Amino acid sequence: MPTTQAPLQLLTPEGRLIEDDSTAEALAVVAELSDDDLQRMHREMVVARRFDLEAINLQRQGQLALWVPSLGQEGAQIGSAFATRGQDHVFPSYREAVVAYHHGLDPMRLIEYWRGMTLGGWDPREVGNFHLYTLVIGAQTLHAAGFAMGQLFDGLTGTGDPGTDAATIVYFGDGSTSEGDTNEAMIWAASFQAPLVMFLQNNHWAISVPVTTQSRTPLFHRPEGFGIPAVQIDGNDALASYAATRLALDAARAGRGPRFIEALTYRMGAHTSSDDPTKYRTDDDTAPWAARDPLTRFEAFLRARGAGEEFFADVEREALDVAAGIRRGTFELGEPPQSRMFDHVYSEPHPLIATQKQWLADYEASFGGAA
Ligand SMILES: Cc1ncc(C[n+]2csc(CCOP(=O)(O)OP(=O)(O)O)c2C)c(N)n1
Ligand SMILES: [Mg+2]
Repeated sequence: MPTTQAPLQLLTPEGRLIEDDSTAEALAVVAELSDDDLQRMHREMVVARRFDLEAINLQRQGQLALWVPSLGQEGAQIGSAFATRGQDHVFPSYREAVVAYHHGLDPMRLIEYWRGMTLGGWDPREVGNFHLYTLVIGAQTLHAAGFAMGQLFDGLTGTGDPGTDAATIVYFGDGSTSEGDTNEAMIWAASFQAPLVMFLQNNHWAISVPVTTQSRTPLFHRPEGFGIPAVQIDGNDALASYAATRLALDAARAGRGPRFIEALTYRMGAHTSSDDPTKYRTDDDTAPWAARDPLTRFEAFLRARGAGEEFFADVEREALDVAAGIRRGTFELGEPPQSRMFDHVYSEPHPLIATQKQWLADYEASFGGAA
């Protein structure tokens, strides 16, 4: 049995740095971050949390078909996102709005996606190699394993040049670890020693199924059975997330094979805007996690380092601006193009698709035009 040790934590919930033997290697990596970097981490977390909230409101007002909140998971996401380099590739699931924002994806692309304006989303090459959202649970782990194998076969990694050696990072959830795809991805990555970092956000829920039902062992024990070194971290600690991901990516890029990180975090909101979490959990379940909020602790940490009111006020202003921008932008989008969903099913006209398209048009017409 692998040894059970406490998850890596660098910041206490009060924002104090933990400096001891267990954190020395990670803190050495964090020490390379400038004050500017640290402040940018905070800024991006705050802005992303604000537009996440705005998107939920827009969904409630009928402007979006669905929204997937990242509330509570900002620390895990921002730390890991900051650890990547320009040459790396990022494969998200569908809850990575904070990672997306860090890589330069305009939040409007996510708004368009969840409004049904687009069937794909964006060109990963234009947004820091941030690939498309994947709703099929676990599928992106195989896409990423294959991509990392490609990086290896193309000689894009493991050359010893940290400036160009590339790796791939893939995000997935605790529920995803029960999928065959995720387990197969571990086999492929381990067999080929592909430069893949598997970043698990254990937010304790797969919709209404608690993680305790999904696994009898801590999830980070599983990859060790596949021959993949793994660590468990406090996922609400952005610095721990940064350090663990930096070390894992460095190892992957240096040709030392795949790595696995289990970030212990908590989904504070609903699974999606279609879910009602009061049906399966209580305030007593969420309260301890509210006290471990990733933003509160990072703010306390920055204040102790000397960040002043002006900085925090500026961040708040930017967050409100971005939120107002997506609200305005959403109202300008118009109606989702309903017939487009039929356009790319086959490359040529198909009678079944034509029938379905006509059926939808007749159905819409039965409402008698604009309601
Ligand atoms: C292959 C597949 N099976 C089932 C679903 C329905 N589904 C959507 S989200 C979800 C739970 C996923 O939980 P987890 O992997 O922990 O990610 P989280 O939503 O918590 O971020 C399920 C079962 C799906 N999208 N794809
Ligand atoms: Mg989950």
